[in-house]
Amino acid sequence: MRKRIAILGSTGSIGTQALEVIRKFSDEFSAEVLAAWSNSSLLISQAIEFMPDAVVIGDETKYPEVSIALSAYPIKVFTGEASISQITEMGTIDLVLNAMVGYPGLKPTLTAIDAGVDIALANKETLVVAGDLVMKKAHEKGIRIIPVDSEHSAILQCLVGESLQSVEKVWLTASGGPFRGKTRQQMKNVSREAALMHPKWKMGNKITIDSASLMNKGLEVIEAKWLFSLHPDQIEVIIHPQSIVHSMIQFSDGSMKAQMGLPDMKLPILFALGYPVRIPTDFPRLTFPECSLLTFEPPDLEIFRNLAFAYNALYLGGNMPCILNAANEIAVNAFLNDRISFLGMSDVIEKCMEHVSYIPSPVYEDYVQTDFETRQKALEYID
Ligand code: MN3
Repeated sequence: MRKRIAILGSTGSIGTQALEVIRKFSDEFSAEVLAAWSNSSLLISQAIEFMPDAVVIGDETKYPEVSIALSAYPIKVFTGEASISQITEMGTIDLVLNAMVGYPGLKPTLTAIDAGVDIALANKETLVVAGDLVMKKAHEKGIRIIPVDSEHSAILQCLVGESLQSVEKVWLTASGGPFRGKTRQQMKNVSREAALMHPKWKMGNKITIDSASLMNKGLEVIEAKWLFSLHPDQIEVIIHPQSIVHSMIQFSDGSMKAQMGLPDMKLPILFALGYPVRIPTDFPRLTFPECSLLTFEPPDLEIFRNLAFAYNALYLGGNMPCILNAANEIAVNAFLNDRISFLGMSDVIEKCMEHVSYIPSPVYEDYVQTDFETRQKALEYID
């Protein structure tokens, strides 16, 4: 029986790599539904190759193009934001891979949980914004949320055969990004191009900027809290520029487990799609000359302020991580459009965390409102 997969965000970096995995392991997986926001030409070619039951193009202006291009095939075509959230109703689905970028990933995750379908989660913002809500719902419905993020995949792999009670600490590794070791003075005028040059991982623009500012690691700290029911002071970040150790657990007896591998997102994607079964591959193997030097150093929270903000947001809880996330999404977008400087992103986030109304025990509607209010405020600070 092949596992039937629905991919939200099939034309993005994770989405296209997931389809490479599905193409290579076609005895194990099939792509049943593909959803993309606006890249109609790639969605059309993916549909013709993988023959899903249905495709969704989020942007309604692209619907005629997709619908005409696929009219000769037995593929249903849907459009609109609401259709993206209803992806589980468009075919018989065993697993939803949510590879969308940012806050828009939240709603589809919640609907997939309601439909009782397991989720492979690459959209970390979902857990950052509303981790309590998502995990509570997942628990009630008895579904699994399997991380695709390489660090969290590493933690999950280290947990096999262990109980959460024996976890003392988790160590999330970070490559440190292109500005590791730089002073704030040196980072003052860094360009968009320099920030987009990640030393180890090839990823989409948003996450690449987040990696350069260490916000990505901050978001991952919050993600780890929810995925593995940890207390904030159980989660540590350690800079490991070689990106060979993908994360580690320190257990209550003092023993440590690390998961290692070449930095290739296809590995955590395959682990998530196959979970709990580990599927044999002919992927390149890690060899010892590549890891003769593995180094670890603490992050500098005074230089990389975003990571400190993320810890603050995590300790404060409530809607604060949602504020952090919305402010960051606006700030990253403004930086990518040359409207603010690299360090200016932190100022926007800091002001939003100070000024947007704090709600200690938010419900879903509060998150929607917080996200909206924060984006308005962030835009005011940028203008
Ligand atoms: Mn990661």
